[in-house]
Amino acid sequence: MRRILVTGALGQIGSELVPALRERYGADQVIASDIRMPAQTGSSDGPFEYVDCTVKRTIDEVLRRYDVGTIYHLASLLSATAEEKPHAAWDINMGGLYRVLEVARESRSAVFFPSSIGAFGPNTPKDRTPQDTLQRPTTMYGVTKVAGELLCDYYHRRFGLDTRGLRYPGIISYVAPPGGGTTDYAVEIFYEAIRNRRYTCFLGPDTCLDMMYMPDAVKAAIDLMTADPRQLLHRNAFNVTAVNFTPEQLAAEIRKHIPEFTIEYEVDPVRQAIADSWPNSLDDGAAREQWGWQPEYDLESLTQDMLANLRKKLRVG
Ligand code: AKB
Repeated sequence: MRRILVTGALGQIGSELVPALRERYGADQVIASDIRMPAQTGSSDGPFEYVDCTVKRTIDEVLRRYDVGTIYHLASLLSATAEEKPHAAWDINMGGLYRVLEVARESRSAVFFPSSIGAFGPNTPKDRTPQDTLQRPTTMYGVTKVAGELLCDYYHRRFGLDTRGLRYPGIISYVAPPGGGTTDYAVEIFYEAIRNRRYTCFLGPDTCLDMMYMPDAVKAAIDLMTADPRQLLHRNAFNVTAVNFTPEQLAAEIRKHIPEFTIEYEVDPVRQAIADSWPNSLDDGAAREQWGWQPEYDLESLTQDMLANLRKKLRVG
């Protein structure tokens, strides 16, 4: 088997995707890479390489040395950071993807590209947003995600490259924190609920967004990459979702486990504007039909699992 390379392996998704891939294919078969060096976590249980996706040579060198056949390209800036640093976001998100696609074309490797609910904009239908619909995002993050979806489609059509991808909602996890996203509140709230019994939320109480627990996010990526290509009518940018809630609803669910938990709101206008430009909920029927997408966690089960695992991690009884 040709090996697997994961870029941005020390980020929120990579920190759990790498161990899952190693479990499935063997530790030596999966090369974790990032521009940071790993601490002693799961990602260091197999090969780790420095890869800066904006520098083609660094990707190329690792691809050749390890005979890589599949790249999970996760290196990217998230929405709030991308809005703060739009030029860096273009270089990293677009420049990185373009270089990854180019080395993949030369080495005939498959590419997984994570798009996002951020690929939609304020004039996209808000509820049960269809798979194929209007996409005019108003953020730099969204611009790079739509352009990325199109570029992956182009490399498939023009060069026959095996490109596949998902539009992720907000992802909730306890291993590695997200950094610079608009949906990060849904992770921070758990840390603060356990540590301080209170949380100040940067999005308003009624901001409704789709979310997903990390085990489902990892499963979605692997299931898509191992699906029979003949069943994939879309290939890239599949809508996927699992749960849908507002900060008020998440706080109410946490309160079932921590009755004294309170939430207050100090809305950050930048992140609120980003969230308001995104869908309330996605229709993920195409993913369900074409490759059997089915999430396992709902709000109740993810809240229970998050609190149990975070209590262990933070050593709080
Ligand atoms: C973000 O908030 O930027 C990400 C996303 C939904 O793409 N979590």
